Formats: sequence, structure tokens, C-alpha cells
Amino acid sequence: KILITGAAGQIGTELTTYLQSIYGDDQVIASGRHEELHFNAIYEKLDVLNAGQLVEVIRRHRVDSVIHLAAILSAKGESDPEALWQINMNGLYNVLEAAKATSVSVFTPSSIAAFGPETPLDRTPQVTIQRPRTIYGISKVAGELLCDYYYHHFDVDTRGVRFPGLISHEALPGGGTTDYAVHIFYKAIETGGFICDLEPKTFLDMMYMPDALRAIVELMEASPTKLAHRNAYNITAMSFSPEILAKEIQKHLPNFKMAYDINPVKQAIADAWPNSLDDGCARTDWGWKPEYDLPAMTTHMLKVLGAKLRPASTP
Ligand code: VAH
Repeated sequence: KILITGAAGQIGTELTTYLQSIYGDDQVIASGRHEELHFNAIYEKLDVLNAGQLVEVIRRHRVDSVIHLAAILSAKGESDPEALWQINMNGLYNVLEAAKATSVSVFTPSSIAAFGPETPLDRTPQVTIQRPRTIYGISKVAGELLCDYYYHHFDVDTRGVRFPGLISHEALPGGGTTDYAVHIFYKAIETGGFICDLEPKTFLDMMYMPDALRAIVELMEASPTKLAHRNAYNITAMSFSPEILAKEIQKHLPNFKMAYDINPVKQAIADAWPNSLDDGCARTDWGWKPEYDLPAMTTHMLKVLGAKLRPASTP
């Protein structure tokens, strides 16, 4: 059985449903700090800072894999570094200690945020300089190293990927630097315009949520003998800038208007992140291959949200 922490988050919301469709509802235990979930799943109110509760839930449900998603994201972390360190590091430490005690495997995502200004930003290699300057990025590098430590020293089966910005239409992201690439779709349909908080030519790696969910399952199911790396594999699907995304949306909504009001904190973070990742190791070791490019993702996002949201009143 699979335990998901942070199951009400942007990834967790869709991952819960996706894993239920693959393994069956009774094989997936969603968990989070909220009292309840707003969708159908076996649910445990669980604080990842409560180590004893983690072990109890794992034992009671006979969990054998934990997908640890509970975390604070980059931009929100800069406004409260102490809270981020508590959740992102002590939460992960508790999950790894629980895994050591119960022999469960652990998937936890890293991020393109694990790279910094000294990292080669184009075709960023799998193994390279990692000196991020955000507390989020620092927690991601420390998390990668801690997960590798538990693999090498305690034989805990830890695996992870470095996610790029994730685009989805179910749960909104919770305070990331790449959030503009999600909100733009909602605003394009609701108001016909969007005020972007990153500069027009800011290139960032991005991925559509269906590809991200499949990557988690494919890595978790990969034979250990194929994994030259553990924490964490570079993976990407596309790289674009706000102005390129706006042009792609205008192919569907010709009247869509893009404006800019730069958020200096997010811009500084984005400028230190890669423009494009080299995900060759993931492709070679466990057959990673994205299915959604920018046109396909844009078409699908506008189709799903167009059906869900009230379109902009026609002028
Ligand atoms: C963030 N969406 O912006 C997250 C992610 C690669 C970005 O880590 O913080």
C-alpha cells in the first residue's frame, strides 16, 4: 500500500486519484494536515512533524511505499524560511527514520530549485554544481543528500526526481516561482488577460501534471539494478518563457492580453534556475519520456478549464 503525504497539494491531489486508478482505491492512503480531503480517498490526518504518528499510520495500514510530498515551495519559503526548514527538513527526516524502522520505500521530489547561479543553466547536467541561494533550494539539495545517505547507510530504498515547474488544472500550486504558468490559464478563460509576475523572456523548465504523475510511478516501479542515481533524477518536458506561453494561448484565444508586473523575489529565484535540463540519465536508466509538449499541454489545459470555469464575458 502507498501512503501519500501532502495529498491535498498540487501534485498530491492528482497523484491520489492516479494511483487509485492503477492500484485500486484500497491501496492508496492519502494524508495531510487538513481535517478532511475534498475528494474520495482513504484519509489520515497526519502531521509529518509527528514522527510517532507517521510510524503508527505506516504500520496500521501496512504501507510499503511512501510518496512524501508535504513541503513548502520556493517563493512562500523565502517569506518564512524557518517554517520551510521545519516542514521540508524535519518532515523528510521523520519520513526517512520511519522508513528505516518499517522498511518502506520512499519517493520524495527534488526540484530544478536544487541548482543555483553557479550551475550551468543550459542543458543542466545530472551531476553538477548545486549552490542554490533560496531556503527552498537549500532544503532540496539537503533533502537529496539525506535521501542518498539513508539509501547508502541504512539500505532504505529512496528515489526522487528533480521536478520542473508543474502545470495542472485540479489543485492550484502553493506559492512557487513557476505558479504563473498555472494561473495564466485560469485568468485567460475567466478574464481574457493575465498580469505575469516574471519577465517575458524568463525561460524555465516545465512539465504537464500527467507526465509528472507517470514519472513518479515509472521511477518507483523501475528495477533497482537500472538506477545509477537515486536522489534525484533530472526530468523535463519543455522549456518556455512567459511570452512564448502567451503566444501559444493566443493561438486558441486570439484576444488574450498579457501584461507584466514583476515580482522581484520570484524573478531573482527564476534567474538562478536552469533554462533547460539535460534529462538523459532518466531516459537511459528507466526510460523516461515526456508525452506533453507546449502545444499539447496548452490545448488540454484550455479544454479542461474551459469546461470548468465561467469564460470571460464577451466584450
Ligand atoms: C516552485 N513549483 O516554484 C515549485 C517547483 C521547480 C519549481 O519547485 O517552487
